[in-house]
Amino acid sequence: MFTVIGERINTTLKKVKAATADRDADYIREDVKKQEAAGATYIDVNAGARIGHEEEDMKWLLSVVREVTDLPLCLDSPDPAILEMAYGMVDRPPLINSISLEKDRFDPMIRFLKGKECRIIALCMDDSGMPKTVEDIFSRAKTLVEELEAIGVKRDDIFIDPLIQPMSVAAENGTMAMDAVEKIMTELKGVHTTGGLSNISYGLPQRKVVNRIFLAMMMVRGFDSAIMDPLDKEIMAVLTTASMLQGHDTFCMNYLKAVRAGDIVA
Ligand code: THG
Repeated sequence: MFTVIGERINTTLKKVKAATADRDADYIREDVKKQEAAGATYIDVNAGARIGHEEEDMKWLLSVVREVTDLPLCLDSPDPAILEMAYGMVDRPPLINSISLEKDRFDPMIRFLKGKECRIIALCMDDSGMPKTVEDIFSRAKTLVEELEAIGVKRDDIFIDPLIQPMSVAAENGTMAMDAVEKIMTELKGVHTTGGLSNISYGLPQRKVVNRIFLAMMMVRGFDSAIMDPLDKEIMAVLTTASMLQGHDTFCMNYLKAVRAGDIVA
């Protein structure tokens, strides 16, 4: 089963930023309900965009989100202290976004994660910066998996983020992500891979077209989760259809159900 992490409760989005500043709970509630109905597995919550307000914004967003959905949450912050606070506010085991090999994130996160009931996104980032090659990505992924397993985290609870970088920056960025996903999924069997899908189209026009096609190409290589917009019906149609074509949909049941519901149309 593909894991859809609904990305829309993020204060970098203008409407969410305004709703958060105004404490407009209705806007947030409606958006979460729509993401759930559209098939999100987790609801990502990121309060990072209002500088100096992350803690209070995260608390408020979590209090609003958890009252309208039973879906588990993906707690999204680079700050271990925010993640620890957020972990204390959720009712069911969350997906924590994220740990990385950067020293000021790795050490506190490992200490915190030990013995906790949760899943974790592990970013292939270290103090030398963004990965430049497939080998960079894979060696960081391997270290992260080893370190997490050493504190008792199961592979099924680890989501490796290879760090998807824009095509507008370098022509290799698409193949680098795809090759890395394939290597991680074959050589670190049992882990998941995820990432911010729309990073690939940053700086390009008609981004949704690029995101949709990239999703299908990544899935072929084993990508089994994405941080994405579940309200984009077309990308959800791509997801259902690509899963079916990979043989992950017994008797094409999910595909046929989506067609009957009017969610997949030519
Ligand atoms: N990896 C991990 N976590 C992540 C990311 C990642 N969390 C944040 C981000 N990247 C994924 N989340 C979003 C949320 C919303 C949007 C993109 C990624 C989005 N952006 C519009 C855009 O870029 O055009 C902004 C439009 C607006 O400003 O309103 O919709 O990579 N682990």
